[in-house]
Amino acid sequence: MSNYRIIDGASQLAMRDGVAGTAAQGCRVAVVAARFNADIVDRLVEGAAAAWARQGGDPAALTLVRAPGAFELPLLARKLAVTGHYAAIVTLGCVIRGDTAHFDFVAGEAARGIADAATATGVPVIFGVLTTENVEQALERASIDRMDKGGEAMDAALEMAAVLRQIGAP
Ligand code: INI
Repeated sequence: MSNYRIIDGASQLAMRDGVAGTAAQGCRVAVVAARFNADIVDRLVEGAAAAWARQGGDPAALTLVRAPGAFELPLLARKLAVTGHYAAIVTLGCVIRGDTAHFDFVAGEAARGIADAATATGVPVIFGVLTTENVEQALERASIDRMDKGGEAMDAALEMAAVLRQIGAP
């Protein structure tokens, strides 16, 4: 069972025990973060930046772009992807059901548009948008010392960038 080639983009990722990774070395990544629900989204950004540092990323090679809300994330992600400057794009946002009757439209269009941005451009576009019932759930997911979904999104971006390199994707 050992006579096969394994392609595993996560192999260069540091675990969360203080071991430094190398997955972000030589990479450029853009984070697009919504300003809506900024107190939550800022925690996602903090988690993503910490994960970037944990994987050996150069701070100057990490770009942060702000969007008004989650609905606007797909267009900015797509425009950033087609520049060809970034190995991956991380989208971060927070849609809370209690806040709006149009939760389903905002969350649904963000998810669809972000998936479309990735498949249309061939650049990994990571869905780091929280969709929660309330602020408590959002805080639990965003906090860096709890579920750290921002860090998870950055790790997913670096894994996808690595696996595309490893398979020789154009
Ligand atoms: N945008 C969010 O990112 N999260 C929300 O919870 C939200 N709510 O509740 O409405 C939200 N709305 C704004 C939306 O993303 C657009 O910015 C706006 O509709 C302008 O197009």
